[in-house]
Amino acid sequence: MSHDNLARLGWGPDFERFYSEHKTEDSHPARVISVSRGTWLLAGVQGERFGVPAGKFHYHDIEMPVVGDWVVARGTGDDSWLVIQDVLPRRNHLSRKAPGKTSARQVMAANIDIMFVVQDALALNCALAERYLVLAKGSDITPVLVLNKCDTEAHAAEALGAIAERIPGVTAVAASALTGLGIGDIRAHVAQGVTACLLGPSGAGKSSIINGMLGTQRQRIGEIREGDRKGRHTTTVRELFFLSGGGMVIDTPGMRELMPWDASGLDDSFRDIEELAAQCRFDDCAHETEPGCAVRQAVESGTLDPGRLENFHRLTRELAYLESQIDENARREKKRKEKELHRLIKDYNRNRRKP
Ligand SMILES: Nc1nc2c(ncn2[C@@H]2O[C@H](COP(=O)(O)OP(=O)(O)OP(=O)(O)O)[C@@H](O)[C@H]2O)c(=O)[nH]1
Ligand SMILES: [Mg+2]
Ligand SMILES: [Zn+2]
Repeated sequence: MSHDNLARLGWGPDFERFYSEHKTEDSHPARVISVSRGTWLLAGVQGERFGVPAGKFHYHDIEMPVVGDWVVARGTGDDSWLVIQDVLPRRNHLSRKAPGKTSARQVMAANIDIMFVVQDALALNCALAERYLVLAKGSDITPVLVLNKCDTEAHAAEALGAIAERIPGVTAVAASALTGLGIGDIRAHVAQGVTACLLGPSGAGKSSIINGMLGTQRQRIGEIREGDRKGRHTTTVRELFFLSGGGMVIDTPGMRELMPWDASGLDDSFRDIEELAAQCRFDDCAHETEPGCAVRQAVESGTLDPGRLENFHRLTRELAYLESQIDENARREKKRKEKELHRLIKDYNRNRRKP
């Protein structure tokens, strides 16, 4: 088995250890490249092959493999489909609240090293960018903010200046898929074996940047609406691409809804606010109306952007709400299972009494 090939795909000692616990005689490790209409494209030492999850995924309601997952695949013959036996434990995953009125979790991609948060520099939305940064940090992913559509030097300088002021400390790259500005810098982050993903609103230019990195028009790109610069959700599936110098990038569809699943990234992203909060008079200060609040004082004296504090408040509230919803769902699920169990016991007793 060629380990060079696997390392190129991001294989490492942790996966190796898990794999040795799951492997069988005719199995091999493979990475999920794309998922589309019930078929999984897998890459492994034998090259790219299609696969389907084993029946147990359906019967036991196991979470299906997603782009970036490492799986234990079984199969012989060159053109037969592989069967996905297991998903190896994920190093991390990107998830969001499933769209709509549910509080279910939707995993978007797994085993990610770098997150490029792509924004249209002419329609900067720092609040949205911050949500992605929270998501990245909560998942132990290195975030890089990409300010796309900087077609002129002036735009690039302006966008970088705005970010330095409004999201201090973030790594930002000014880029243009049109002129090629910054594409090399973006690529330089994605070394051999590194997996990056591009996230950001529809129309920001994620697929255009991927095409720039690949040097081909591989991904279809879409028009944006003139009025509001919004995109049209051109990309519809998540897919992993290989860069010629090594490294992988995952394109994702622009997201209508994004919710950091894990709150642990929040403090990290708002370290400036956390540091100020240590000086508030009350330990449990909510930075709303309490006297002696160092955070609000910083806003008043102009050292903290009020928009940033507002965004912090909103994210905190949303996370609290989401957590309460998850608890509520778990409670309902437990009750349903208990009911089912009671019914089974009743059935069992009734049948036992029959002659
Ligand atoms: N002027 C300019 N236009 C760009 C640039 N990058 C992308 N565009 C345009 O922006 C539009 C949207 O680009 P896409 O690459 O499809 O955007 P996306 O983020 O992949 O959008 P979804 O797939 O819908 O999420 C297209 O019309 C691109 O030509 C850029 O650097 N400068
Ligand atoms: Mg796209
Ligand atoms: Zn306070």
